[in-house]
Amino acid sequence: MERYYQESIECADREEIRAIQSEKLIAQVQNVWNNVPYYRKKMEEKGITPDDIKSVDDLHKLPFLSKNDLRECYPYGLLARPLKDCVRIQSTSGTTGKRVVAFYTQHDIDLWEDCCARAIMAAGGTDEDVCQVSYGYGLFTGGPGLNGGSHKVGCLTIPTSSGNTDRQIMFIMDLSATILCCTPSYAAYLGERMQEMGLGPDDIPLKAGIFGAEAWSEEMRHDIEKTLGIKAYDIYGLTELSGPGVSFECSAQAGMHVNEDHFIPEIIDPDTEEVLPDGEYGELVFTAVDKEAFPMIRYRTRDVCCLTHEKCSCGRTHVRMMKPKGRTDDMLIIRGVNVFPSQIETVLLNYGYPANYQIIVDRVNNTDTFEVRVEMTPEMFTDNMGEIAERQKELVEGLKSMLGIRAKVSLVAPKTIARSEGKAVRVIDNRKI
Ligand code: DLL
Repeated sequence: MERYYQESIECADREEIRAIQSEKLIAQVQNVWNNVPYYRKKMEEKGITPDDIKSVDDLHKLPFLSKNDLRECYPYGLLARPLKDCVRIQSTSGTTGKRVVAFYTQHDIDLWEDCCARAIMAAGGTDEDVCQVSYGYGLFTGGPGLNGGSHKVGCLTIPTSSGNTDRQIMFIMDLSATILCCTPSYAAYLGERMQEMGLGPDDIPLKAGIFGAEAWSEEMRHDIEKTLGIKAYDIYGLTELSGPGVSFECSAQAGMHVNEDHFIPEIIDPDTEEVLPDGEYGELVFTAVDKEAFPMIRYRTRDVCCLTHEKCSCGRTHVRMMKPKGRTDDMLIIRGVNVFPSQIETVLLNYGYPANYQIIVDRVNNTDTFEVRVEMTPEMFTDNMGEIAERQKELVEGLKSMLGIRAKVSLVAPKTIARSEGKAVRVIDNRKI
């Protein structure tokens, strides 16, 4: 049986959703016009005023916001409420330039936690469940967001945060955790560690996982589901829009329902900025219609994705976004060809390798070099060089047919590529240095 946290809105008919969006959008545009001089200037430069926005159909008239705008406005330039009304900040883990610092009123936190509660219930969560939150707590939004959602559902919440893997497993066993929240790469690592400890899927009480914060493939989902004996649900979000819970998967596991009463998605061509129809891949753009402290209007996420309004078997009516392929800024252009790490991951998992790999790109004599380092499983590991060479050749062919270009493949011993407790670092692009 499908469970909903806020059924009347999650399953509302499309006309009702549109009406809610239009009403909130009109109010939000007026709000930023009155309270965010930076955005007002952008609107003036485009020659529009709040009077031009009469419904969601007018969304495309509004100017975009980008990460550059956020940097320029750091830290307070996009605030729409006085600081005294704000109760929290969260921040991204960005490694270059200024971090994004997002502000929340108590109302913003409340709506954010509702979104996470919707995700937990869509994964089958109830007040009978024990929910272990192994996303990082602190500035990162993963821990605080899912923690709040778990409370709202009424789960017994175990706020382990990330790291200390053996203790994570001990809590799962001793406190009978039924739902696990963490990054997919950390879930895979937990599975690996459990196997080392001689624990199989039947030895642990987990039934569902809510995994996100990074791109992961269907193949990786199947692997995690098998190793942990759970159903693995995707969850998406970003700090600028509050955090996890912008969208989430339901029992159909066929795309993530966007919480459309709070976030209006669009897909645009990143070069022409033209809005694209359902089914076409492009850059995902969001408008947060009811965030108070840090409103984002037509925020360019850089995530590459597509949308579908097709009816979903779960009964929810909110639009679904497909698994993001990656980010426009993660996309590697190698010898002129666009390569996403997720495509490489798909090939590796199809050939039976674990999702422990690294992509190393460099430029030698004006030509891009492209190496994929992949761990062998303990069963594959051998000192028979002929066998390894054969395996490498097979992977080179597999990657070539997926990507259209040739990579050097280096198979390495099990457990030699560093594990991550949060988002995995897959790409080393030495060309930028
Ligand atoms: O990663 C929020 C989050 C926490 C989402 C926990 C899900 C679970 P940021 O650190 O600001 O926020 O990073 C946001 O991560 O623009 C995407 O590129 C990527 N991302 C997040 N979720 C997914 C997902 C959090 N399910 C950036 N699939 C986003 C693919 C994702 N990429």
